[in-house]
Amino acid sequence: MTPRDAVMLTIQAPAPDPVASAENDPMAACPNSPASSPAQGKCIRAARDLAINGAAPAFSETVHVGRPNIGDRRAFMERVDAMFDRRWLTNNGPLVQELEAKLASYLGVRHVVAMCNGTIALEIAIRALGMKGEVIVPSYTFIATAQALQWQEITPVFADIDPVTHNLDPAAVERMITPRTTGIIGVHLWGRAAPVDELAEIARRRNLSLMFDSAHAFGASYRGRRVGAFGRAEVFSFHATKFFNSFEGGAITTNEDDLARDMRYMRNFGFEDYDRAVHPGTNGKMPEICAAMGLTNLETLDVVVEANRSNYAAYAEALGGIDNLHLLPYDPRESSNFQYVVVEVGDSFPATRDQIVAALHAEGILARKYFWPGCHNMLPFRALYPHAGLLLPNTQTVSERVIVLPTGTALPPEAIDVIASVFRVLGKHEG
Ligand code: T4K
Repeated sequence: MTPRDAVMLTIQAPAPDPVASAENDPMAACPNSPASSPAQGKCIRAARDLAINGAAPAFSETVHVGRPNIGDRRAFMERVDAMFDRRWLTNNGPLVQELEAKLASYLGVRHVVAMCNGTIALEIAIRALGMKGEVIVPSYTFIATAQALQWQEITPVFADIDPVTHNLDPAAVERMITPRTTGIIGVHLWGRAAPVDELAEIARRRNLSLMFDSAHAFGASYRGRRVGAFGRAEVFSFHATKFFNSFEGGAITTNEDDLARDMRYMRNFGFEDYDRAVHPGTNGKMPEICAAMGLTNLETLDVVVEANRSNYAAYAEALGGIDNLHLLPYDPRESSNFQYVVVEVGDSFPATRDQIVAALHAEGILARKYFWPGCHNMLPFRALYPHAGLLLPNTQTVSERVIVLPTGTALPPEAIDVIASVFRVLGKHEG
């Protein structure tokens, strides 16, 4: 019997607990959670304590990975009141303009063009850059990166990732270039910057357009410079689940004046003024209420980073010492938003990734398997590349190992200890 089989049996029919005395005392402090008591939170010391084995769940209200961070409600309401007084609700209103100016200054980039969401922003940026034919992207990303290409009948060509950083591997990118390739979209996955310099060098040498999907990387830096001014354009998402949100929203950033002008036309049906459309366009406008939320949340950005940083440190401590479990590090030399707490479950861990996720879900903790199974395995792309997996071994391996854990300002304080206890119990070799 392999260690994994043993855990499977333990989950379904818990074996007698080998560690008896202290664990049988319901009033004893939880070994992994000195602050917890039975009155404050659930203690998970053995397999029988797991909700998946029939015990009561740790949380009756689900703990989500993407619980929104919400800034000062009064400041938001004041902005909304003023918006109603002005009767200007959308289409490049004053709040959108103020948000764009503040974001440009924060990100250190010439132009910020606010959009209704990150996906439309990707589509507009891809089109503005004149990408067509084939564009190289990672498969290990949220599907929007690839869909934004497919939506415009551009073929996403998936390149493999570096298994350590989870970001594009420049050598793999180079291997996927064909005569039809027009561009590369790097993704700063989990808010850790892609290999910007190496990708820029390939793009320059092979005459390709380079842009970045920076949906995760608001506030992050690469070699000391804030993400936002790399490549020809970068695209941010301000979706509710993102570290910085505007309900729904996004933005394209660029240092190129002509590109910014065209993207402004494109987000407003191609109109240059009230009467004349001068460019192909769509509707990518950010409403004023979203800009009000963005401006409000910008004011408490530091509070959110600090909450994420401290949650991350608590996870590092609570999960430290569990064999075959790896918490993806943040580079201490760079600025980080700490919005994704990513663990990799090693092959020798006694439980599988899916068993752990199931156990966490049973406790009311909606840990996620982002971005399993990779875009190349999703229906819109599977038929296109039935054998893509052969060229994407690292994508396959990483996507089967990763669990993303909840963080953010709404994380219940006891959640990290409960999560660590689940890992610890499932990490015991039994049987
Ligand atoms: N590129 C990358 C690399 C991206 O990660 C994304 C988006 C994009 C591009 C596209 O940007 P947008 O067009 O979205 O601006 C989510 C988000 O929908 C998506 O924005 C995000 N990436 C992706 C990583 O995750 P789901 O399916 O996990 O989201 P959803 O809405 O089911 O929410 C997750 C959990 O959060 C839920 O279990 C409930 C909770 N939640 C959610 C919302 C919306 C709340 O508690 N409150 C809420 O308001 O995809």
